Amino acid sequence: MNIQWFPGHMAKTRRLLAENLKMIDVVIELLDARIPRSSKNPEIDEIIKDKPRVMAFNKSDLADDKVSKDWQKHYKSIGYSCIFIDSIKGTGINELKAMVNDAVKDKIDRQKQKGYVFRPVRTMVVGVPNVGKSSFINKIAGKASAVTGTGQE
Ligand SMILES: Nc1nc2c(ncn2[C@@H]2O[C@H](COP(=O)(O)OP(=O)(O)OP(=O)(O)O)[C@@H](O)[C@H]2O)c(=O)[nH]1
Ligand SMILES: [Mg+2]
Repeated sequence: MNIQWFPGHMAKTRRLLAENLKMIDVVIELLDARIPRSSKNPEIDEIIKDKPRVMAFNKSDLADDKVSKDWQKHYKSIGYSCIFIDSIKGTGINELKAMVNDAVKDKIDRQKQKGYVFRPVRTMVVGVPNVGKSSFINKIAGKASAVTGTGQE
């Protein structure tokens, strides 16, 4: 018997990620501030390759500040731009926007030199289930655009 272990929805998500990546300037990788390493999907690195990326550690309100500082130091030391955020209260969201703009600055400048008119920066938010993607999108968009979990599921 041939057992198909890789669930169809995962294969589909991977394909959608790869396809849509072409249109994207920066990937925002959402992680859980309490479990930065284990909330990471290692496949993301393979898929997004050298696309500019900002790591955002969400639910920082639930994490230990001292431990978070150590994680931030660690990720910065290996070359990632990362920030701790709270998608409910909005802590860190403005800094994150600045980091996203910073990550695309060179590309936008090059396009301006070529005569392209200004266009909005396009980002993709990725993260494991329940990490707070919908809450984050609602906060950064300034309106309810995505349905969030109730915390009961
Ligand atoms: N304390 C706290 N709770 C948060 C934060 N961000 C999200 N949550 C809560 O975490 C739960 C999941 O949030 P969602 O925004 O639905 O997460 P999601 O990643 O969109 O989940 P899926 O779409 O199911 O993958 C909800 O109960 C949110 O209220 C945060 O920064 N701090
Ligand atoms: Mg969601």
